[in-house]
Amino acid sequence: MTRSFTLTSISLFSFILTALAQPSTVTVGNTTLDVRVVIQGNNSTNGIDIPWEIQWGPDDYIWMTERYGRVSRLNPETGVRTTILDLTNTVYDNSEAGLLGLQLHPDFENTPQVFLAYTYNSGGVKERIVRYNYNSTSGMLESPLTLVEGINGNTTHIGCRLLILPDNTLLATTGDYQEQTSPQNENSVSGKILRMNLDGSIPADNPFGPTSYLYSIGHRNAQGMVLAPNGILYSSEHGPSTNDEFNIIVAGGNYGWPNVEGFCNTGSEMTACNAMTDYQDPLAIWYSSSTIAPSDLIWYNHPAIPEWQGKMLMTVLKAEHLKVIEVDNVDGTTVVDEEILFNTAHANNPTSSFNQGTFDRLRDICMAPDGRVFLATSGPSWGTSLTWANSIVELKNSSYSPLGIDEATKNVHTQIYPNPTNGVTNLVFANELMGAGFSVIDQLGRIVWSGVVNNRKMEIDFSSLASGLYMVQAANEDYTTNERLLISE
Ligand SMILES: [Ca+2]
Ligand SMILES: [Ca+2]
Ligand SMILES: [Ca+2]
Repeated sequence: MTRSFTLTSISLFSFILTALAQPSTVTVGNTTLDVRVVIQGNNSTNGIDIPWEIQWGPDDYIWMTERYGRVSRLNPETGVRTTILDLTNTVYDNSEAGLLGLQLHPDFENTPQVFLAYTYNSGGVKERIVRYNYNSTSGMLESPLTLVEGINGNTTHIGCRLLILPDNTLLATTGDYQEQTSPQNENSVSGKILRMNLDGSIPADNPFGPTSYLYSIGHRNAQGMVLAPNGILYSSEHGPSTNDEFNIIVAGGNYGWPNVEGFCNTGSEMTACNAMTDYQDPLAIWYSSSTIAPSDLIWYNHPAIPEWQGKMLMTVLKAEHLKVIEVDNVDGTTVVDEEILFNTAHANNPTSSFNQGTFDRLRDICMAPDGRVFLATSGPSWGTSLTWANSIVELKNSSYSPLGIDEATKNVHTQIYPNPTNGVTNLVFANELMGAGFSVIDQLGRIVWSGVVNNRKMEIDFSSLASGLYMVQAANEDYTTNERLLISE
């Protein structure tokens, strides 16, 4: 069921100026997560300033942009940050504008490319998407190749989240740059999601034709995108003063802005969306009478935090929480549950409480292959003296062991045959685990395979796995399975 909320009265929120103590643990369902500050600071030598994108790299470092123009590799264990590119003299840094999205090449070990989006000044504010090569000897990003530039910018409403799809095309969200005629104008690249090849050329199968970067239109300012294991591309989008949106992005879709806000549900909106080609309604909105400012999205697919497994996590700036979003496991087109974490006041009254979150403003998120989650907290914008401003924070279930059994849930047996194996293998799961996420985990705790238990008996070809011992794990809130899988030579 898609949820929407209605306010009967508009409440004024009040700033909480008292700095809240930083907790050492937080609770998620039956799981206790240890909280550790990896790095914190306000643009001092060792600190950071408005971390905008954090992404886990195959080198086990966090790759990070800061909005004022610095790209870094952050050692998540020691908190040591190393600058790999300084764009502070190039980037136009003002309000929401600056250095924004970052995306690593999906085959980074063989193709060490890093994609960046930033605003710059050239007869007005513009936006550029550029590709760099990471030189592991010098430890720097080098040889920039501009993919797209001259995208109209502004101090606000400029995207720009980046995501590479499995077909090696790059998506980039662009905002309406405060020019509301742009999102419905197919000759403008603003208020869109753009799709390009990794050299900046236009894919021949782009939905608006082989000379158009447009992938979807009618966007106001989307800043979250994730491709889920079900193959669906989900996106979060900032609404004006109401109607933040949660959308499924389809090629050629029209998301309505500025003629439609949130659901297409008023007389003039229905006239507008009927006239649009391939109008797409959101799955959910937050809310019909206020906004929360949704940002980054990830899919959590690890048994370390079973309450989150197989769900999306979305960072929220203004309403200061982490939102857990569960979609149906049939076709993934409805939100079946959502939960507000780390802000009790907002959870109790979702349209009136701000500046009361455990971690203040949450802008970005990434997860490690061992199931740890890292949050990037933003600097102050609403109110002052935010305890967590400009931090990278680790959340870790220290009681989770990749080879252990979670005592809080009931363990059920999964049949695996043949075992040892090195090819097509049968997994027969217990009924209780239907719909749960499952993973195959190596001895270092890294996920090497993941999926959803959508049949009790699943046939999986493990011939790509290296020989050795693995664990097959699946879990929901009540049941878990942990079985040894031996891949033979
Ligand atoms: Ca991220
Ligand atoms: Ca919309
Ligand atoms: Ca509406």
